Amino acid sequence: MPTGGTIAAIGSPAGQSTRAIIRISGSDARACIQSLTTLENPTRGIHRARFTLDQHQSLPCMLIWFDGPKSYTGEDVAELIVVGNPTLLERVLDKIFESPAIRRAEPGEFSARAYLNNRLSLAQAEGVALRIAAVGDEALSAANHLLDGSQGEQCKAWAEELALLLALVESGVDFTDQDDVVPIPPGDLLNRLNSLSAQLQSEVGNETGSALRTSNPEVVLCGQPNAGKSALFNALLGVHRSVVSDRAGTTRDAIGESMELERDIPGAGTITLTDLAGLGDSAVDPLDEIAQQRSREHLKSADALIWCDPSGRFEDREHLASLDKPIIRVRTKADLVIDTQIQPNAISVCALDGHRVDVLKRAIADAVTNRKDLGVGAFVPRHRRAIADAIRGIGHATQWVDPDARSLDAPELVASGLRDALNALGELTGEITPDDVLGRVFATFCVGK
Ligand SMILES: Nc1nc2c(ncn2[C@@H]2O[C@H](COP(=O)(O)OP(=O)(O)OP(=O)(O)O)[C@@H](O)[C@H]2O)c(=O)[nH]1
Ligand SMILES: [Mg+2]
Repeated sequence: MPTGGTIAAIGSPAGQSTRAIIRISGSDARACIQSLTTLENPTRGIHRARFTLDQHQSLPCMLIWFDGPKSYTGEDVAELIVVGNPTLLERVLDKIFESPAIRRAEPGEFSARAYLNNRLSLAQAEGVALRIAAVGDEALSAANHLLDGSQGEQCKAWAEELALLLALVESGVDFTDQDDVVPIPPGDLLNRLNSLSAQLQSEVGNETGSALRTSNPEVVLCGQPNAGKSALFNALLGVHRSVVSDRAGTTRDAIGESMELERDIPGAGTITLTDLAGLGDSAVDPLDEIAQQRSREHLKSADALIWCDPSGRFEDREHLASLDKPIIRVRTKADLVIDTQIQPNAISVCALDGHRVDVLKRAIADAVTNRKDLGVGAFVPRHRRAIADAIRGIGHATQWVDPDARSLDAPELVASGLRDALNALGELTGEITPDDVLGRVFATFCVGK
């Protein structure tokens, strides 16, 4: 993601709405507002203004101005609130982009800037992404949990304990010639490491947690014949793998392909995505019957379902909801206008132009990692992986600790495992560095005072 320059984008959901927001962030935001609106001197707060579209036309708008660094991104930020007409919004944006200093924001770039400017921790930035993509109450509360930083506090407490233990072990490595430095007794060290490891383990879950499982989670596309499952399968994979046709009952064999979610969502890993035969009453020949039977078996063994329904109603004739596994409801063929009410928790996706396929990918990542039996911290795939790495590091370290010995036989190896674990947790807290550890050694033992 490029990080420089001033960026602008529509900050409200796509489509027609009463009001929409265009956000501009960066050092040229002020000049942009001064040249394109009637507001000559933006000051912190809300203003009424007019946005100049061309010589003859201007548009009434509300303008909220934030002076950097006290803004969401930490830079000068303008939020223009205008009528939510997509065509008009694009015209406003085009006008803004006439300035060579301003470019279209990449996805997530406002939050990325907030992170880079220390306005949000990485976990909080991810909370924002999750909140946007949250598809249910559970997801929303987990996102809020991340956002308010309590998750970060917990990780920090673990990292602090690890750093302290590492410091205690390293004191045995680095300062053996110092009489007043007493390395930690192996029995105590082992107890504390085991307790830490157990806490991390309860956060990441055990057999059911995908980070610790050996095969990739399987996510299946299900729904009525002709719902657009195969088209969506191809859109998610980015290749034309499954046959798409307007004939109901096109797909018969279950087609599984591995999909690297990792490429779009760091830490999300790889899943097996499976396209199934449609389920419904239209089984006209024995082959359809066999295909549907196979689909039902896959539904039972799958880790998560993508339930495709172009009507958006999600009538549950197959009792999918009783399967007790994460279900992502996708209103397919979002480009077609329908007059039914779409279930509010459904993601509208168009397989033809890829609209909101990225949101669906994030929902898939969440579904395969967010199990009810796991702690909230396991919600974000990157967290799960980091915590699993930390557990592994601690495991490597404890291997070399003999609780009955008087001192550590191989402190270097113990320290190395702990350092790996600390680095893994540091990916979440972003705050504990080896220097902190050294600082702690000095603080604890007054070495080199
Ligand atoms: N307009 C529009 N048409 C779509 C979209 N996705 C799929 N279609 C069309 O819907 C028809 C069915 O698509 P498929 O992907 O084959 O549907 P399916 O659910 O796999 O169907 P079966 O395999 O028969 O169960 C095809 O004619 C597709 O071109 C979409 O997003 N928009
Ligand atoms: Mg199909």
